Amino acid sequence: MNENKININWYPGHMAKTKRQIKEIINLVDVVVHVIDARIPFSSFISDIDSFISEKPQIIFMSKYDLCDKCETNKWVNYYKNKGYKVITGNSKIGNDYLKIIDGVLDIMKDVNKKRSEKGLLPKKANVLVVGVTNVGKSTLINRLVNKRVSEVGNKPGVTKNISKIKINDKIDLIDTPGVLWPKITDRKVALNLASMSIIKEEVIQIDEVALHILETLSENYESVYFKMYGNVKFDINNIEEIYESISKVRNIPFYQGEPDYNRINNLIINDIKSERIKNITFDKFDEMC
Ligand SMILES: Nc1nc2c(ncn2[C@@H]2O[C@H](COP(=O)(O)OP(=O)(O)OP(=O)(O)O)[C@@H](O)[C@H]2O)c(=O)[nH]1
Ligand SMILES: [Mg+2]
Repeated sequence: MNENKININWYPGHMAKTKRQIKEIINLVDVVVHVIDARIPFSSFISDIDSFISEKPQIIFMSKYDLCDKCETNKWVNYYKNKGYKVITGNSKIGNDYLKIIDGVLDIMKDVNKKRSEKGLLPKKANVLVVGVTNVGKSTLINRLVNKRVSEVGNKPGVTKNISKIKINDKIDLIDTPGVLWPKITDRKVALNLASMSIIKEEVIQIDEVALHILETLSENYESVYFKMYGNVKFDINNIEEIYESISKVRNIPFYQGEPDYNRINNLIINDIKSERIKNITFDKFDEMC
């Protein structure tokens, strides 16, 4: 087997259940908002999404745009736009970027309602479904869209199935169904990129591999960040000890039994990204992957 190939068959039970639930309600959906992480616009994209959302219009929302390397991520924005998707970037935590999604949905609905009026039907409210892999920011976005009124508003039973809807505004409802999906991973780099952004966990891929992947990627693409955070020893897979010694010094991590505290340092590296200490990075390199 090619060493770059990997076959992670994770949470198959959950995954099948979510897909089934989505298939059951998809006829009611007008627009799917597919949330991906702007730092890994390829790795966090659910590649087989079309197989369970049928032909529904899809908005790709690149969340965490505030954390990405915009120059690199914008290449992916163009890539998806050229494929015909509506692409929106933003920060779901602060600011008003979520309003661009509302505009995008209304824009799509113009066409839907135009067709309806041609058939003599009244305009309809949009039913929006938000989906994405874990930790990409779905809940944060949903809370903004519904103005943090999720619990206040309560659940409103759907029309045909027992699904609940939450009002976004007079023209848009959010379909409240578990939108967590797991990407199909067949490529080792994709798995490592997902793990680097804390999307897949330690049970699936070991933390020392993830930490080394982060170091290597930063050293190759964001050298000044790498030097600042981890010291002046360039990344070299054959020289891990010296690198970890340097990190111990720069980050003030005491040695453990005469050696760098590998475990603590690995966690520190992963946490540097998770805690947003390291920003302006995009791990999916457009030229390498397309
Ligand atoms: N900087 C930044 N952080 C974000 C953004 N969106 C979400 N986050 C953070 O990302 C983390 C995960 O966000 P959630 O909204 O819980 O993600 P989720 O997709 O609902 O995750 P699951 O429920 O596990 O599937 C949280 O710490 C959020 O504060 C964003 O646009 N920018
Ligand atoms: Mg969530």
